[in-house]
Amino acid sequence: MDKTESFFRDTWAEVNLDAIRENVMNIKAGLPGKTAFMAVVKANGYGHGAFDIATDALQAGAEFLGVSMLDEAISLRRSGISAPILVMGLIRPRDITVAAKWDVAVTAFQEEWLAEAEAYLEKGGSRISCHVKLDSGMGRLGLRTPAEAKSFAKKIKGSANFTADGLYTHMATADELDTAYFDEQVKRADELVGAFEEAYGSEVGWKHCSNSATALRFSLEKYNLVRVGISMYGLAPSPEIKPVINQELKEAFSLHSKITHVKKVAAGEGISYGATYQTEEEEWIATVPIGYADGWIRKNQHGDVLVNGKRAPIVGRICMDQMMIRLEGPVDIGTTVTLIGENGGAFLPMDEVAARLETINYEIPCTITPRVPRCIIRDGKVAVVHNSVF
Ligand code: PMH
Repeated sequence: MDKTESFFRDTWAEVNLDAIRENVMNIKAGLPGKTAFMAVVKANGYGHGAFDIATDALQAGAEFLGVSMLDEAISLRRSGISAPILVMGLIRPRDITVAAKWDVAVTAFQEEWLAEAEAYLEKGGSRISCHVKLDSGMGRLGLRTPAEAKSFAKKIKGSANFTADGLYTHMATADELDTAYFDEQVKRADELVGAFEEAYGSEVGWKHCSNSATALRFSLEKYNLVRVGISMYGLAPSPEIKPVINQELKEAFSLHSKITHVKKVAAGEGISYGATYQTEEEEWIATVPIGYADGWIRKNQHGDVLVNGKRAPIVGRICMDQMMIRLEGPVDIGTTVTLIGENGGAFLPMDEVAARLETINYEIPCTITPRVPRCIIRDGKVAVVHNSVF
């Protein structure tokens, strides 16, 4: 790839926007009729790059963007994005004027919050678009009982500034095969929606409860918007439901480096800190310039990478900026090493790294640090490179 002068290290991530567009279109095609699509781009687009993901997801048909905090919404607005944005976390009441200024929809459900936020606004001045959160079983944010829902509905109805444009909840177990808890959440959500709308006096425009797992598995009639994160990035919400989701997903994120040093090491030599790895025979050992400061944490030590389409084990402890791998034979300096993604016809999936680290695939791109430049691929070519180091 042509890296020009955007960065000067031999380690980079590629974010394939063509895959993002394809995933958005395919997921949308599988949704019932008029369901709208919110592209969840919080946490810098799950580590992929929020602005680029948002741009292409919107182009591919997404109507909304979801972030977790106001700062993320402002960043998108400053980059020129005008699509509706919902902050799914709670903002501080005093920051409501900032949300108004940047035309960002907020999440609300606490009466004290509403009263406090309203005090910062000129009566009848700014109109604040609000999506009311219902806690149907996630236990994180939201109104928990029909009585609470009714009471909040009346408060917001009487507000001079706030309008309930949305009602939403979040599912805790949609990525599990057993649907008992999920079914209970849907039941509670339906009740909460009913109670809210009854007291509000009218239907709320947007009702949403589906994350990727829900959107891919269930069709919930009352709800007309889905909030899709992980599957837009081309990843299955869990290994458990991977076999049952009937949806082709294309991984957008890949991680690569290049060999900087290759040597033949005699038998019985130690490799890396602690000399925990000892060569058993004469071995070819290569050095790769990625380490735990890049988010390539030490627990990856017993994993593989791909070199020339073949697997190569990581040997010895992972250092801050470098690690060593064992090769079957010598290769050229500058040979590409793929830690996640495709290399020479072979593929090392994100899910393998997640399993190795005993975590979920969501966590992997989020924790590859900004020190690793992101090369954004659009129409098969590098469109832009984000390097936060300089
Ligand atoms: N809606 C809300 C409120 C969320 O918090 C998330 C993801 C999504 C939608 C998208 O879910 P998906 O990526 O499974 O499609 N939130 C989180 C979280 O808080 N931790 O991991 C994922």
